[in-house]
Amino acid sequence: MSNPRLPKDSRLPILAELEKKILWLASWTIHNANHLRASEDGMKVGGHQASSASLATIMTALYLGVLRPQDRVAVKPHASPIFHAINYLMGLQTREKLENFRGYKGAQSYPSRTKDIDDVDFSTGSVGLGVAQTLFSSLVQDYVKAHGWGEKRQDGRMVALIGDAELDEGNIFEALMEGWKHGLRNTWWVIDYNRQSLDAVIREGLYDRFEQMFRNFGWDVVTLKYGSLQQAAFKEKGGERLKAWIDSCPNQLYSALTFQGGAAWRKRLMDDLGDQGPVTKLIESRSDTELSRLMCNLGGHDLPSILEAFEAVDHDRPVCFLAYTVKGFGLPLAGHKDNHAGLMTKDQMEGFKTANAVRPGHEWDLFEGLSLPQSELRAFLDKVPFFSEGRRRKSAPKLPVPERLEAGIQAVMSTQMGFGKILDDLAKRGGPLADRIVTTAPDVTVSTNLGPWVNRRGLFARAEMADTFKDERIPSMQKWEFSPKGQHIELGIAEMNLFINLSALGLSHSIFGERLIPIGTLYDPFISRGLDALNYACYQDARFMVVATPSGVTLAPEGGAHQSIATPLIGMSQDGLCAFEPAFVDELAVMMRWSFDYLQRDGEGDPNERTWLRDETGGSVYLRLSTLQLEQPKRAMTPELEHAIIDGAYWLRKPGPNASVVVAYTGAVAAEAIEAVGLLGEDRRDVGLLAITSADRLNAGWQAAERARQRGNQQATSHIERLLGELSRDCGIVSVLDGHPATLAWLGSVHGHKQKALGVEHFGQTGTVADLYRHFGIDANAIVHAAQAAAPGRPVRYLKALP
Ligand SMILES: Cc1ncc(C[n+]2csc(CCOP(=O)(O)OP(=O)(O)O)c2C)c(N)n1
Ligand SMILES: [Mg+2]
Repeated sequence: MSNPRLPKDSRLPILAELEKKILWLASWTIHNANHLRASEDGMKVGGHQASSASLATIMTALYLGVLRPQDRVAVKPHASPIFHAINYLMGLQTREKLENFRGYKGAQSYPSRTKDIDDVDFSTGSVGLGVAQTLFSSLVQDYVKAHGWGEKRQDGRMVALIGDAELDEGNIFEALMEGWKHGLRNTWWVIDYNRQSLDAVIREGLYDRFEQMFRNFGWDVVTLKYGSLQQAAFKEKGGERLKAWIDSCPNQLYSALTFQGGAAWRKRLMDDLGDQGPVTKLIESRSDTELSRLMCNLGGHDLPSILEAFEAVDHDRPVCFLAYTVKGFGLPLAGHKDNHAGLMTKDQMEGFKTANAVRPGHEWDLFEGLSLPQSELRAFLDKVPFFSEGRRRKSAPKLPVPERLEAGIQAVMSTQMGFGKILDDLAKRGGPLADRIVTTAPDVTVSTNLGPWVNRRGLFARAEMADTFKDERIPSMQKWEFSPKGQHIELGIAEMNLFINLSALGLSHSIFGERLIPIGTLYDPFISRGLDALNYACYQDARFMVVATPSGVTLAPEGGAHQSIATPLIGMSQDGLCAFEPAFVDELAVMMRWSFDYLQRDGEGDPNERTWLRDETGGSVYLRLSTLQLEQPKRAMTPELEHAIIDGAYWLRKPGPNASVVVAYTGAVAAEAIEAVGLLGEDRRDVGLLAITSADRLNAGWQAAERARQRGNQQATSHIERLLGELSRDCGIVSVLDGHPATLAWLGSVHGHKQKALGVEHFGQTGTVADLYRHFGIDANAIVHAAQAAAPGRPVRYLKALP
């Protein structure tokens, strides 16, 4: 879309007016929420005012001048008031939401794709993640283009506005490395170098480290240090002395003088530079106000320098802009080291209001206090390129999902083998779904059984790269050919990158209007390594399948350090992520088929509170798999069984009318549970065996039914209530899984049955599967023990003493 196409200079007065308005609106939003509403609801909170102000100039220049509709931005969390103010100015945010900033259903403290009404491109909040998301989104843009999709669109720039302290987060460095490997393009990171973090003023000389680091990874670095006033002053006689003084001034002192203002600047500068001829004159020729303006005229607050720097970029290499700014710029809090949570007092706000020529009662008026004619400002806003195509959020049609997935079931196999077979078959059969699947793994492609898929569909790279081993005719199971048509993105070992990549791939339909079906694999314990990024991806409503294998202590001799205990609880508690743990491969095929559809359901926002299962809105999926080979049941997959698998449980052996105990199991311990039920058979009647395929969905359904009943729907009944409702009151339940026992320990509360919950609470021991199941008390013998305790009666004859 076209630029306002005004000659460059004529934009400046308008942008300067609008910057003033944006800073006013953001400050008023915060003040209103903290001082005016706080007296009503006691929610006094800080943490935004100063932090927002430091990006006001840059964001004005970007949003109202430089950006194009295809660009996407991750805004530093605490700059959300500036973001909301810009959207309010553009008519995309409401006064009501701003008046209710940080309140229930009000504008969010940190920009949120799912909760805010204005067009948030990438959510932020947990620092560092939004930054990396822009990098991976740029790679996804390349992926989409290389596959011949979305070609009509021009490449967008993925822009991150970054707090300087945010760069302490390790995930940013991990992402930089990955970006370099994949030939990153079209990415701009703007560092708000205000030299302050939350607690303090940051270390001296960081700019040097930043600059070297970015250049190392192949980025261009553009430093915005001196504003145009300063640049002009440096050209005056004595100007170079002033420049040298600025360059050697420690961060703490610069901040302190900024806070203290003109008189303090004068005193300090005269102490250091007085009686030195021209530079003294340079200082003396300015009033206190002028001097303060000059000293605070850093590059990041100087519209002409900012516009010039951004608009001078005429290539697609990644660029880091290091913008010197003042935290709290334009506000009485400017520069104070404690200003992070600082709020303007009522008196200070009165002064600020007067300075902005805002009359009482006109605080929310868009053009109040501005000196340019309203018609001119309005005409400018109407043509701002970034907003010119309307909402930036796209959608993409749903891909058809095959009726069934083929898993090539063998008599004995593991769920991990089944996963490999299902993907291999999809790759072989082809079709629209297969073509949109993109797999990714952090250096565990082969060991999680993605190998067959990759052999058929290839690895993605913008440039072709042959497999030397193949060319040299060296036998190998893996064909590693890279091409622009490849469908696997190989990552280095960082699990944070895996989840941020899934987040970027999983938003492709919304960001680029092209649907992808991302599948990421990793070892189950390392979910914890990327957990915050996984949470972030879910919070943004990215859609992906994460396949975690191997898992639990069942990986046995693989090594104690790789065992996972807590992941089933993560699967249950992670919002936006539906967790399954199959025991058998036919279950896995049903789960994956259902998931391919579930991933594509398009209800953004809140899940239906009736089921709480997000069945209408869709979500992402977590499959916890195993390398343990189990004898597979020979059975037909009926529609009833399919439903039950998806709802979370089915009777593998239905309890008889006189059952005194049932065993409920999840995952790889199926064989132990089956054996235990056999052992119990002679001494306990009618023992039932409940296969739990999703503790997550089973539990969520139960909670939802309870909520529905509380709201007056007495008929609401959940799947687990129906299943356990058939048992007599005094029937015992033994639950068992290779994971934390709390995962299933709630089953007894459903109808008040006595329960013994078995599972794993410690890790690190290696051995055979039999050794470890015995050691942790999740083998058949331990199940029988628990069953005897849960359902007293005559001693079970096959019981062995527990070790
Ligand atoms: C992962 C994470 N840890 C801690 C925080 C709390 N926190 C919010 S902002 C911030 C530092 C702010 O410094 P900077 O990034 O330089 O931004 P500035 O306020 O200077 O603009 C911290 C520690 C967070 N949001 N996310
Ligand atoms: Mg900072």
